[in-house]
Amino acid sequence: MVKFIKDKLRRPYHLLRHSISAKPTLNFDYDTLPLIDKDVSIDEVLKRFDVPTDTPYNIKEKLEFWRENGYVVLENVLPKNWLDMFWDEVEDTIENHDKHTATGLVYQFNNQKATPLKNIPKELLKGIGARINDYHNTSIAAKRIMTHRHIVTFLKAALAPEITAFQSLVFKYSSQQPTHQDFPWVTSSIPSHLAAAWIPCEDVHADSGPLFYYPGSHKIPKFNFGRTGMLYKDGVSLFNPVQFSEYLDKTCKEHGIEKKVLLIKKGDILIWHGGLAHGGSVINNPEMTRKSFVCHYSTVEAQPKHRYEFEKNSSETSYYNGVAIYKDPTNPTGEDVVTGGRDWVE
Ligand SMILES: O=C(O)CCC(=O)C(=O)O
Ligand SMILES: [Fe+2]
Repeated sequence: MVKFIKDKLRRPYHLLRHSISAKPTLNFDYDTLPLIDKDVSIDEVLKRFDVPTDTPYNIKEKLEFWRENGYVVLENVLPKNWLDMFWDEVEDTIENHDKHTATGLVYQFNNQKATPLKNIPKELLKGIGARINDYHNTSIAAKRIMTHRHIVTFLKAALAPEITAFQSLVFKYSSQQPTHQDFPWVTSSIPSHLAAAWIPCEDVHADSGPLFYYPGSHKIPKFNFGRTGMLYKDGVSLFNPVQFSEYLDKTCKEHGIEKKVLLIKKGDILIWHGGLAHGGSVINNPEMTRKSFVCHYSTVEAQPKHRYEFEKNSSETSYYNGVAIYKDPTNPTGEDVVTGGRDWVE
């Protein structure tokens, strides 16, 4: 009985405390910010590494745009045949899901509880609401795409010269995810050390539920989740992702920021700042796929090992174009089982 009353009162008690307590610091620690987010010149940022001479975009212009807007689009930077071969592997993995220990999430099936692909019905994996987690641990092609040199050049400038590709998601259809920023969820020891790449495996159609985003929203005041500050912890935070999403839509509107929709083509990519507000639009035409590979990056300083490694201080690591990729300690036999990308030449 006492426990029942305690449980009932816990949330109102914390909400009341939240409303009367002083606001915690709701910002990234300035000292640990990536250099580009500090008050330094772009030349200073670029001093730390050599920009390859065959880089097909103007890195200075892109970095200036990034500072202001929290994203960049790099056009025609990835080989289209790589993306086609990669997607064939994804389809083959789904077709032969009974052989795969990589995990997936399917809306209204296992929701937030990652489940091995072999335990998810194939029809669900093929449908709207499905995603494959960390496919880069399974596939060499995925590793090679997410660390393509033209992506790496930009990330070295936007984060730091030593980077890791540490999380990824494959979507066949729009996630239809409400507005969010990634840093409250995709956390490393330094929350500001986060960027993501959105890599389409086909040209994006307006009715397929394109990614949407709010330019410049990486600079708006951060949401307070209550008890956990600007980071989110399921079961501990006082406010939930729906309230977060409403806050972001409202605050962007108040700042005069208009929502943009991403209609890029196969070979192009979007790279976004960990603080950019974004989401997946609603699918207008359920026949339309929106094949994409979403990759999250951090610095080796902030994420020195696999995020599921809790016992050791390090992880088995492979390097692709100098980017650290950690082997998944929870699925060691699933590493690199799809090998097609091994022989790729550009
Ligand atoms: O591709 C999408 O619809 C959203 C993906 C996303 O927001 C993420 O993975 O962080
Ligand atoms: Fe996201």
